[in-house]
Amino acid sequence: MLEEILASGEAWREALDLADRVGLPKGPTLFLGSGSSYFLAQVAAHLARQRGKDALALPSGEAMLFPEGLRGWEQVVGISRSGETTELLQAVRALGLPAWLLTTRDSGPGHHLFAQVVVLSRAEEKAIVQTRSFSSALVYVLRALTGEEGLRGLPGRLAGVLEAPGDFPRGEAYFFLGVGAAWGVAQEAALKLKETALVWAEAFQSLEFRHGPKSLVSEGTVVFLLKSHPIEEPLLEELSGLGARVVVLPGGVLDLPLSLVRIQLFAHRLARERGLDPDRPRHLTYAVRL
Ligand code: F1P
Repeated sequence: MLEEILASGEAWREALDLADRVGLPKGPTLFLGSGSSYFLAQVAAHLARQRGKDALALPSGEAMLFPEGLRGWEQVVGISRSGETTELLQAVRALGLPAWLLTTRDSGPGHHLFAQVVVLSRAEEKAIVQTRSFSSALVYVLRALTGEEGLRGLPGRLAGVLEAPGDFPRGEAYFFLGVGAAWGVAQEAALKLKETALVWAEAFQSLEFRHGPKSLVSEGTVVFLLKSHPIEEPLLEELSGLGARVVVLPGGVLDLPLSLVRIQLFAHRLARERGLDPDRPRHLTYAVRL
């Protein structure tokens, strides 16, 4: 896992080039994925909507079970590191819509179901827990859906983050907050802590946190805010006032991949401290096959 995080830069370069050459399909799009890939689907759908496009993200398991109401979409973009997740392949079969696959493997049992397969080959991983594959696919969708020139600077800026990733407070429970694209990444960040370090971690849309979850805040709580909007400012004060230890990381489009890498490294460190092997996460497999 650690080697893969440290080698993310090359994979990001490939993702940036491919995003410019291939991009994502135009028109109303249903983005599907499972686990980490579902969180990325949420980022993609948000960015697509910001550009005035109809887009929705669903866990591929929902689309597999309930395809009836979804056949009006023009197309599907499936996201899957392995390209093998059963729910995604069955959803695409059940929907019968033109589909693209964003993956890291150039062949697989379900590739024939997709009209276009985008392969981030340098993002391929051996580790069970997704790190470089997620951040590279994130860079891909950010570039394809925003066209931001500043994203080209990410591989260079990564070196600085890897040299000094910073450390964060330890707690009994961790919350990750964000809005828009940062909300999807917040969910991925919480999953990293759960999968790797076996700690309680949850993610919420920042404003949703006031609607109940904040009752869980105590002095043992660490709240990470992937901040991208001024409306999150008073929330910070409120949470500190409740006794939480608050960590603010930049959550804008140009910073999200770097903030995520810092959290991936933190998850790795936390796992080690807790006597766990991040390369052998409990109960997990590389891909879920039903
Ligand atoms: C999705 C996924 C991973 C997770 C895991 C099982 O896989 O849920 O996010 O870490 O161990 O599979 P994929 O469809 O992106 O290959």
